Amino acid sequence: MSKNNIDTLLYRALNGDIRAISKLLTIIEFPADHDIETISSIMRNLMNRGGKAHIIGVTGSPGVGKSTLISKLISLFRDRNERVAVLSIDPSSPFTLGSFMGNRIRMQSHSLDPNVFIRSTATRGVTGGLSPSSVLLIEAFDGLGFDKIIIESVGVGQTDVDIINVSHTVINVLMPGAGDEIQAMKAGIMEIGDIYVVNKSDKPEADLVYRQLTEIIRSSKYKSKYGWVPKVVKVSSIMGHGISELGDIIDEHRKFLIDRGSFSDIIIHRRVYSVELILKYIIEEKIRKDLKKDGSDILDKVVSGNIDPYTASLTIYNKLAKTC
Ligand SMILES: Nc1nc2c(ncn2[C@@H]2O[C@H](COP(=O)(O)OP(=O)(O)O)[C@@H](O)[C@H]2O)c(=O)[nH]1
Ligand SMILES: [Mg+2]
Repeated sequence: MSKNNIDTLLYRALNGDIRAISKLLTIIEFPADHDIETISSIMRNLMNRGGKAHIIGVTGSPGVGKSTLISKLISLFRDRNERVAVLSIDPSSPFTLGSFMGNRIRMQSHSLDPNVFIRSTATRGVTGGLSPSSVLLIEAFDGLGFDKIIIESVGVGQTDVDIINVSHTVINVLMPGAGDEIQAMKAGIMEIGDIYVVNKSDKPEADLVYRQLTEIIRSSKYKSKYGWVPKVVKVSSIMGHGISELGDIIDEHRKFLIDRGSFSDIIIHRRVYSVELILKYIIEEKIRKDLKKDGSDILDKVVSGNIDPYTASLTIYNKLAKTC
């Protein structure tokens, strides 16, 4: 893409032109389809302007009501005139009609609002974590001046780890009957969330989950690495109950981070983490593609027991690194 075309596209996108934003995001979503100068010039322009958006990760098992909740949060933020971007990370392909349409239909009421942008993207397989394009899209939304960037993720494996590393505020959504999650928290193997939302509080069993969560957080004296004590809130996304209370807690957490200087620390962390994430992806792709081709003689020797896996790995690494 010529420099002139990039400049025009950026100018239009930065002035809120929805079609230009769409076009820009599509370029960023498939970076390998473009020359590196195009991507780096677009991203440099956007990242120089970024660092202001509040990134909110929303995680939880399928069906707990994340999309419904996010739709309500979008309305809340829009009422304050904030611009909202949503990145929906689906572990399967974003292009399977079911998951894609499911998310879209629930968020449909915002689809005509030019200050709300919803993008659905894939992870690297079911538990493989955020894709390189996801982290680029987050930086792009930030640079384009969105005030809130909400990432919806199904709470599994590496994707959750990635969400924690790129978000300012992590909201963990549970629902009545969340016995397994409660047990995992008690055992200390689930420590994700600045805010716990007990959704579907229109159901009577929600009180039990709320009490159990509150008690676990109280008795464990748990604090996040920034010193925040997680909050629990009961919400009914369908009825709209508890949404404004949740909004207040989200604001309180943001203010807490800003007051301690942690808000910008998290941005620094996010950007460094993004490089590690993409670098890992590139190296893994390289191994996947070239190992069998460039390393077959060495692999044969490992199989026959003539070279150990450690020596073999270092030898192959040195060979691959030369062709990177
Ligand atoms: N009773 C009740 N149902 C809800 C509530 N929020 C969402 N749901 C329903 O739960 C189902 C899953 O919601 P969805 O937002 O798609 O969940 P996600 O998979 O976590 O994104 C849908 O049928 C929703 O209508 C709620 O507050 N109360
Ligand atoms: Mg959903």
